Order: sequence, then C-alpha cells, then structure tokens
Amino acid sequence: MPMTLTPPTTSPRTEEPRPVDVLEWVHEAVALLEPDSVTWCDGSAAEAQRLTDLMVEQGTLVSLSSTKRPGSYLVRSEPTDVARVESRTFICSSHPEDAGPTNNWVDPTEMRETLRDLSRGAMRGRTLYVVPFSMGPLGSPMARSGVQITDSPYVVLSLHMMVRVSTKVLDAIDEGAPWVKCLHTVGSPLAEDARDEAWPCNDTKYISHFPETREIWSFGSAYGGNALLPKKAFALRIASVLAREEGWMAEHMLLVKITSPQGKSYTVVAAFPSACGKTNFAMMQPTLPGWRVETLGDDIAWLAPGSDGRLRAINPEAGFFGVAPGTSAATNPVAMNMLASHTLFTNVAHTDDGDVWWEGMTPQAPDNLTTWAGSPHSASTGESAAHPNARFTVRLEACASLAPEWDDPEGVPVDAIIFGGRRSTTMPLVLEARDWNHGVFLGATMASEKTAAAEGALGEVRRDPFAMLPFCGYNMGDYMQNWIDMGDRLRTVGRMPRIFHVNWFLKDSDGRFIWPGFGENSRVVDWIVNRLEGSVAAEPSPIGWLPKSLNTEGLDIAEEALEALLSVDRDLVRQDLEDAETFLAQFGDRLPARISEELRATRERLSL
Ligand code: OXD
Ligand code: MN
Repeated sequence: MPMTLTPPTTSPRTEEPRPVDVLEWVHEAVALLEPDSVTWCDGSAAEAQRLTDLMVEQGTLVSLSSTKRPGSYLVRSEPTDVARVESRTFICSSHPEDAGPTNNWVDPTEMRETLRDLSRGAMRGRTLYVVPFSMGPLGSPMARSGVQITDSPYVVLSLHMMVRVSTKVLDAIDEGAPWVKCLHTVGSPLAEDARDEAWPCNDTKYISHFPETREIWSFGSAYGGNALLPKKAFALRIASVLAREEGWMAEHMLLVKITSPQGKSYTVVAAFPSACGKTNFAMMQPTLPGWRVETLGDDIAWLAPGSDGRLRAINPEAGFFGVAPGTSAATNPVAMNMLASHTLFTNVAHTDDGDVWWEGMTPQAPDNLTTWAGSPHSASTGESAAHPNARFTVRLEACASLAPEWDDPEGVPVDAIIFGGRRSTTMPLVLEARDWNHGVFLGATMASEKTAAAEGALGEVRRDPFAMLPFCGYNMGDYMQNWIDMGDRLRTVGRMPRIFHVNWFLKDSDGRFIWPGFGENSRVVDWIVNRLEGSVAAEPSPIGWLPKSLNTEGLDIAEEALEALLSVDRDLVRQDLEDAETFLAQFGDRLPARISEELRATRERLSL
C-alpha cells in the first residue's frame, strides 16, 4: 500500500520542505475534494513500486509476461475515455479575444464556479497525490516548475516516466521559483466499501486552463493529455503564454541531432500534427549510408535565444507517450527495442502469452487476442484489436538513440525548423521557405488530414498552424506574431535557423503512398543539410524552394513518382491558398500584417 499522510489540514509539517503556497493550495484542494488521504510524491523507484503494486491489486494494471515484456503493464481505459477531448478543452482568459477564435473560451469566474461545484467531494474514498515536477533539466534556465494534484495513481506512475518528478522542485519553489498549479481529478468519488472500477472517470469532462494565473484544472478524464497535465496543458498551452510574455517559444515539435557522413552535426526541430510520425522521425534509422539521427524529444520543444543569440532548444519532457499502432520493427526499430521492457501500455491488445499487440506490429494479428476493450478479438469482424490511439509510456533513457545532450541544461542550438502535415495532395515532399517570415507563413497555413489522436472524422483536412491548433493557450494570431518577433530578434543578434516544409504522405491516383517514408526520409534530411551547408541548388516555386533532385541511390522509385513528389500543382496550391486565406481571416486584426503580406506575395507568385 502507498504511504499515506493524514490531510495536511490536520497534519504537522514533516521534514520535507513544503512551500507555504503549495501547502495552502493543497489545503484548499483537500477541503474541496475531500480525499481520504494525501500522499506527497517524490518520484522514487520505491514510490513507483508502491503505485504499481496498488494498481495491480486493484485490477487497473495487468502484469505482462516477465519473459516477454519484463517490468511492463497493460491498462485498459473506459471506452468513453480514449483520447484528448478538444471540445471539452477551455482557455479561460479574462477576455475572449485573448483566447482567440480557435479555442473554446469560458469566463474564468464562471469556469471556476462550475468546476468547484463538480469537484465538491470528488475525491471521496481516494488518495490525493501531490506530484512536484520540473519541465526541463532541474536547474536549467529554460526549465519551469509545476505541481500536479491528482487522484489517479495511473497518472502518477505515468508522470514518473514522462517528467522529472522530484522534491527538489519544492525546494526551488520554496526559494521563489514560479510554478504552475495543475489540479486533476477523475471525478469519480468512491462510496464507502464500494469496489473501485479499473478506470474511474466521469462522463462530464473539463480540461480548463487559466493562463493569467498559470493554473490548469482538469475534471473527469484519466486519458493522455486530458490528465497528464505537464504535457499538453502545461508544456504547450500554459507555456506558450509564458513564452510569449518572456520572449521564447513553446512548440509542438520533435527535436533531433543529425550527423552527416562528414561528421557534422545539426539540430533540427519539426512540428507535425498529432500522430503524423513525430516519434518515427525522432528515432529515424537513416537508410542513406553514413547518416545518423539521435533523439532528443518526440513531441514538445521549448525554444529560446541563448546568450550567444542563437535559438536553443530543450525537450521539457523526460519520457515518451507515443501512439502504438503502426509501430513495428520495420517502421521504428528503435521504438520496438525501447518498448521491450519497463513500459506502461494503454489500450493495446493482450496476447494469450502475456504480451501486447497492436495493428501494424506484425502483418497478421496473433490468434487468441484480447482486444483493448477486454473482449476476445475476432479478426473477421474487421474490428481493431488495439485502440487506434493506444499508447506506450516509457522513459527517454530507454531509447537507444537518445542523444547525450538530452539532459543538457543549456539546451542545443537549432539549425533547422521543419513544418509538415499529412496531405495526400498539394504539398510536395520537401521545400525550403524563402526566408523566416515566409517560413512563418508556411507554419501558419499548415494543414493535415485528421488522425485518431483527437476526436473528429478521419481523413478530413484541417488547418493546424504550427501543429499548435489544439495546444495554443492564447490567440493564435498573437502567437503568429510571436514567431515573427522571434525572427526579428534572431536576425539582429544571431544565426537564424532555416525553415522547411515536408509531406511524407502524398498519394497516387490509386490512393497509394508515393514515398516510402521512415528511414528513407533520410534522403530529405540529406537535402535539408545540404541546403544548410550551401552545397545544393534549388528551384523556385510559388510556395518555396524545391529540390532540383534528391539522392535516390539504392531506392527503387519511378521517375514520374519523383516528379510528383518534387513539383507543385498550381491549381491545387491556388485552391489551398484560398482555404488558407479563409482560415486566416478569422483572426481579424490579430493577424500579423506580415502574414497578410506573405499571403499576398504567394498569390502574386502564383499568378505569374
Ligand atoms: C500527443 C498528441 O499525444 O499530439 O502527442 O496528441
Ligand atoms: Mn503531440
């Protein structure tokens, strides 16, 4: 059983440092939520073991085979709680225009009242865990502190792997470090003597952000970004607000170190919408000889100008919460190796010999599978065995391709920024922006076909500026301006990263992918690095610089396929620009003038 303390309203202070304002906040939470007990977490291995034992006993965790998946567990969520719920995600700034047209806005006072009413007694019968954590290496000038309160031991165990949980954060807060309040409840009080469910949650869900007071309040879900508040809620939504105020950027980006055959290393960040292969790119095994990709992060990067004026990046997270389906020895061998042990799997299928399986892991589903929903799998019905948004949670350090700089408090200097999305037409395999502001325009007008990471119809194209549409904590027009301002700042003091756009997902008229992707994307990396080094020429197009050619040595690809990958269809681009223009119009006078100028310039180039 986990160690419990009596609620701090009555308990004496223990020897652990408990900053007064954290204590006050915990007291308030205890008075409102009425948990049975309070546990202050320290992120230790012993604590992880206690939580694991507790959840195995409660039936939340299923132990996997100690020979097939040592130290690993399977969790099945409620079928109603399987993904981030953007429709229940709110930005509660005082003024609606500060949340902007792409966020759900509710007045902060009203939202607090709603949440207070819902939360009264919501933790009855449960333990309230207090989890102090650092986003970024402890002590880094780029790191930020937070404390999550939660009644979900699954969330605590996940946070152990995903962020740096440490009581040292309480020391830092005690010494005055600012911190973000992350309050979470599954919203499912437990009646006395009632048996708990394996995945308690509530049909009513709110994931609410109060950017002005740096608070997050999440009710009703235990899944992913809804509940693991340091990730999307803090490191993107609240951090994007902090970043704008403090002159940096919080981005939905993977972060990698790329080394060329000549031994020169470059750092690249890339923003792709959810489930567009960020983890695969972050762990790429280049097929082109001599190239090496090392992983720094697969989802979030914080970028700030360093003392030398160059843009530097850290990964604020310490683990992966990746989409399992589609991951295989062919698509991502590094991830498969990383998931061999000490992994928490959520909503994958269970094999009869105590292992896990998901669609795409092997061509054929094994016999006698149990689905993510806990029923026998019948391949003939076409029903998927793993949920399409099934996840793995694992520490960064389990990744064999992890770059040694991953924990560097100074971060790494950024050489190139890549935007991209899942487009079956319109956007070529790769292009380079004409300059920073044009690159910002490409980011601002990015679009992608929908995937399972969020609600909505699969396949539908949506504009997703900078892959931040669900994650920007303020008006997206102001966010675009922050990008323009960063360019102005970097231009005067440092070396600017160059900006590119990629699309691995082009399809032919029969609906088949034209580009093989995965390790073959190293051919695109080769072009990008050659551009950085000034060693390849490029061809102008209305939407940016296109490769004149690509290194296709050893790749079996038809001439016309390559032509389709490296050219633009002006009619499609024109239609796309119209759609982008309609999208951008919603920002009204918050749309930066320089974005409008880029739109006009693109239209002009198209009419030439
Ligand atoms: C994620 C997402 O989980 O973007 O990373 O949805
Ligand atoms: Mn993501």
